[in-house]
Amino acid sequence: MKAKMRVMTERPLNAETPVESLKSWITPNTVFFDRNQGAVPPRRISLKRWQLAVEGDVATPLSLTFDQIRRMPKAIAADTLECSGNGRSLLAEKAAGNPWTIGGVGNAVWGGVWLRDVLQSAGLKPAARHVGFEGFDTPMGASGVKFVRSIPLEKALASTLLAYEMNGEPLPLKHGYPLRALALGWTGANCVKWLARIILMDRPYEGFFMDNVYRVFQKGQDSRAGAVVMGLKLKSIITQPLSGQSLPAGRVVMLGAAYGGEADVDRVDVSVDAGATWRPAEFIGPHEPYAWRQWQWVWEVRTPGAYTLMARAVDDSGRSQPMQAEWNVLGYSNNGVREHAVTVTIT
Ligand SMILES: Nc1nc2c(c(=O)[nH]1)N[C@H]1C(S)=C(S)[C@@H](COP(=O)(O)O)O[C@H]1N2
Ligand SMILES: [Mo]
Repeated sequence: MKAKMRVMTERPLNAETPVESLKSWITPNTVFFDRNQGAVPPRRISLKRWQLAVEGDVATPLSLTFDQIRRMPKAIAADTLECSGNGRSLLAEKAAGNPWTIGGVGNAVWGGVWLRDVLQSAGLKPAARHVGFEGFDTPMGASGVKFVRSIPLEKALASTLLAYEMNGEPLPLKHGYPLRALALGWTGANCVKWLARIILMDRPYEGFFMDNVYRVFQKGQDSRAGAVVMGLKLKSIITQPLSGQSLPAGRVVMLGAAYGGEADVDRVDVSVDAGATWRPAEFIGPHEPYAWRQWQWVWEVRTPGAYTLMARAVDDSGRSQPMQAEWNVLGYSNNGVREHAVTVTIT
């Protein structure tokens, strides 16, 4: 039986991946989470009509066809994509936005071209400091503005992909066909789908999706005072067992995934006594930059009762995932160990 997406809103389409599908290293395209501010285009744009404009502070403005992009050197990279709001509904204090649990994340192997190669062929003017991305999806809702985002030039040159393939297939319509940006290791908001225009600028793009949302701010503060959501925070999720499950005493295989964006996950510790004691989990499956690591821990449990299970990731610079998330008005980047605890009953 195929697990179903949990749809939060139909228009625009926002749906999370079923936990069942978070247990493999690759998240299949058919169940990869959907996050949209605007309308998913009704059908695939004709590649004859589509062009990618590269403009602004460049020596030579470009207008690239899909064929021209396909004839550039190919790049392949794994990347775990997560929506900034993932885990929001697990926060102790409520925050406004889609009620994601843990399924606003997925890992895929993406094929495309490096953004740096495209920028190099346009040639950068000295003023160029930020790279803006504009999608061709139609805006929806109150804001009525196009989804435009920018990233610093440094990130654009170092590790940003323009992807036309997802897990070996042409980029699916919902995920940005024919081309999307992927700032590797950064949150979904930095990864504009249905890319139509790249604009080189001397400062960050100013607009609704840069200044009013995707900012980490507190009550009573202006959104602009908060930091722009960029890299993924270090985090682990438990995908088995699930909260509320009743299980017979004996062997319980705990499964999960841990990710840290640009940081590499070095270790995952698990606890079955609400954080009093910890044991190292074992990694399973591939280990690639920017991609999550799947882990397991085999729990031999004899005594019936209620148990609180936790997982805590440590990255390659020795930083540990926080026990509690830093709350903010829009509920972004919930990576708290406690918020992601799972309670089960052993019978
Ligand atoms: N053009 C466009 N790009 C977009 C969005 C959008 O609404 N329009 N949503 C962004 C957000 S907030 C996220 S989390 C990711 C989600 O990508 P996915 O739907 O492929 O999982 O796309 C990003 N890129
Ligand atoms: Mo997002």
